[in-house]
This record gives sequence, C-alpha cells and structure tokens, in this order.
Amino acid sequence: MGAAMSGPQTEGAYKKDHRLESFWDTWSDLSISDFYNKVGSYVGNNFYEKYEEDIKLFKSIHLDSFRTSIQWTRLMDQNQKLNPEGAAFYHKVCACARENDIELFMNLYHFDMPAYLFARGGWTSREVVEAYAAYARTAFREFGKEIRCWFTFNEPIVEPDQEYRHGAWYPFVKDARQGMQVQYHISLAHSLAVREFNKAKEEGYMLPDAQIGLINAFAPPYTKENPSPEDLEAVRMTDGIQNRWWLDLCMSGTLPKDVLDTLTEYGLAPEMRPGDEEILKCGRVDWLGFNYYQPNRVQAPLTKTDEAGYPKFADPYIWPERKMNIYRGWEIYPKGIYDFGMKMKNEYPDMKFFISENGMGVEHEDRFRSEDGEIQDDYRIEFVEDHLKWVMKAVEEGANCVGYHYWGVIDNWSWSNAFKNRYGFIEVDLMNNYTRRLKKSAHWIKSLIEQRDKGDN
Ligand code: BGP
Repeated sequence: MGAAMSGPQTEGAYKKDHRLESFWDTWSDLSISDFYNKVGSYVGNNFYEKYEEDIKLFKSIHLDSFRTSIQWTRLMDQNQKLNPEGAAFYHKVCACARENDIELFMNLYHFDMPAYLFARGGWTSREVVEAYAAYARTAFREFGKEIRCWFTFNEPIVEPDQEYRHGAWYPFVKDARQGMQVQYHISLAHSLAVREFNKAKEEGYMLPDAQIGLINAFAPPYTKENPSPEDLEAVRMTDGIQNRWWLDLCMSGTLPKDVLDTLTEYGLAPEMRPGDEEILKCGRVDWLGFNYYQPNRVQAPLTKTDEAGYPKFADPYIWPERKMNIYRGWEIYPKGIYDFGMKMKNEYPDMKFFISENGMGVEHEDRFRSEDGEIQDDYRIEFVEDHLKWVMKAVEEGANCVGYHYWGVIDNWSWSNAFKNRYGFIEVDLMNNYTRRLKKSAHWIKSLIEQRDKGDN
C-alpha cells in the first residue's frame, strides 16, 4: 500500500539550482490563461523544500512505499551531462526515504520534456529518443544503489493523445499520423531505457533485486450492450492502441501485428527504421503499473474521418447508467479495475502488476471542513474502498496484482487544471505557505493499513 505523485507536479523550485526549463514552463510563459486560475507549472506544492516533512507524513500514515519522478530538467544539463545540484536533491530524497523506512519507487518521465529538446521536435524526433536513453543511463548509474523499483514512463499514451492527436495540450496538434509517430518513438525510448537498465545491472551499478517497469492508463474498453461488428472493431483498435500496444511491448518486445496492419491500411503507420525491431525486443519489463481512473467506453465512429481528415477508429459512447465524478468529468466505475485484472490473468498471466494510480479529484474541498479544520472527505474514502474491494476480488480470482498506490497522496498541481481538483489524503494550504494538514481519508488509510498489519483484512 502506498501512494503516487510526480516531480513536475510537486517540486516547484522551477528555476533553482540550474534546473532547465520544461515544455510546461514554456507553455505557462506563452499562455498562462490556459491554466486554471492562471497557475502555471512553476509552483508545484513545494516538495523541493518540504520533502522531509512529506516523507515523514507518508510514513506516519503507514504507507509502505511512494512513487515520484526524477525531472529530466533537474537531473541533466543542456549538454546532457549530470547537473550535480539536481542530483544532490534526489540523493537527499532517497536518503530520507531510507531513513524513514519507506520504499521509494522512481519514475523517469512524467510528461515533462525539457524545453530545448521540445524545440528540436520533442517526441517527433529520433534525436530526442537518443537523448532520453542517455538521461536514463545517467540516472541508473547515479542512483542504481539507492532505488530498487524503477519505471521508464508514466502513461506513455498521454502525450501522443493530448499533444498530437486531440490537440488539447500545447503544441495543440491534431494529426493522427504524427500521434502514431510520437507513440512509436516513445516505445523506442522506453525500450532503449530498459536496455540501459539491464546493462547497468550487468555492470554492477544497480541493486541485485532492482526491477524495471512501465506505468500506463490501461483503461479497459467497453462498448454498447448489443454491439454491432463495427462497435467491436472500435473496441479492438482502441484496446490495440491504448493497451495491447504497451502490453505486448512490455511482455514480448513486439507491437501488435493486427494494429500495425490496420494502421498501414489507413496510412497511419509510423515510420520504422531497419534495426528498430531489435530495439523493441529490449522493451520487456519485470512488472507493470496500472493507473485506473475511468473506463474507456467506445462505439463505432459516427463519422469516418476526424476534423483534420484522418480516419477514425472509434467515438465515445455514453453509458446511460454511468456515475460521474462531476469535478473531473470522469466516470467512476470501480469494476473496471477487476476487469483489467482478469484481462491480465487471461492474456498476460506471467506479468505481475500493481495499481499505480487511482484517486478522486474534488473541487472546493473547503466546503467539507469541520470546525476543527479537518477536511471530511468521506467521498474519497468511499471511492478508495469501492476500488479496493474490486482489487481484492481480482486477487482472489488469480490476478497477479501485488499492490495499490493512491494518486496523489498530497494535493498537487495537475497540469492545465492546476490546483482545481484536489486529490490528496493530505491537504496543501496554498494561501498559507503550503502548510500540510491531514484530511479524514489520511486517518482512514492509516487505520486500514494497521488492520492489514494485524491480519484483520
Ligand atoms: C494521471 C496522471 C497524473 C495525474 C492524474 C490525475 O493521468 O498520471 O499525473 O495528474 O492523472 O489527473 P488530473 O491531474 O488531470 O486530474
């Protein structure tokens, strides 16, 4: 049991100690109105200054582990050499986790491209793929003896979707072909990083039991109750691009042939170079993280092409019985976590996984403050409890699920939503020097873990 967060959403200190600009800082500088309440990427929740207090708080509520990420912009300089000041910060975080006897899971990339590499094409460029591999190599060699659980990427599906297919995030591109190229390049980057990990391990830089994984939002796809063949085809391609693409890569070092064939048929296949197959083969991992917030309900596309004229594989389907988190606009469907567990059991039985993110973001939580000042977030307790029940059922029925991380343990900055929706078990008071305060859910999770340790559940 633990919880997750990320470097770019928590650290702040965006210009401190020679940290480079990230593409989020570029976007914030260009158009601050795109961010909720005009709060850009600069602030985080001040984890840079408060990491000791935070790690002690995590321990105080009995978490076994927590995940954060190294910011590429903090660890490396513009010549792709180690930034000693950035490294010193992450060494302090590792030491603090060790002293508090809480396991630190470290992810290498959480949507946070350095601006100078973004200017060279970001994930559309092969040069950036190579630069990421060099960054991963540096990180493994620098922290190999301090971290056991490593991850190459968080949700590698998000940047192709948000930045290049749907145009929701800067640079607002709506180009299905470019989206596939970006997805493909991230797959190569992941594979090269795993290769670097294995090499560093062979050469004695890593702990002997170090593990490498990938974390994705493997949203289970659903369609109508009585689907047409076209609806089922929409499910096949949605599952193919969002889930099987990464699952096959991580399990067997290949990409799903049926998906590549359909992409070729529609003129959307990424450009591949001789030798790439060998690189992809290195993409096999030790385990996976499954971020789960909402199911992916789709139906046959209502129009054949999107607004840019590219072929479409699916359109959203609104399930009449859906229950919503109205603040985030996401469906709440706890059973999805079980369905994914069963899919893993049936299709990828040898791969262990954990729930790496699951959580509920709520707006204006101040409304729920009791007289003694504590936020009474019963809705969050109910949300986690409902999901945990389905996790337990999946485990009982043979899913190889080894743990659960809540997102985000402490209120943090959430991309263009900034601090609109709060996720934390721990509150951050933005008006009062980022003061931390436990919410009701923090006490609840603490007592749940106590019961587990006593063998009560
Ligand atoms: C996941 C991301 C996290 C986090 C979370 C909540 O997709 O990995 O970084 O942000 O979603 O989403 P949001 O912050 O958009 O509400």
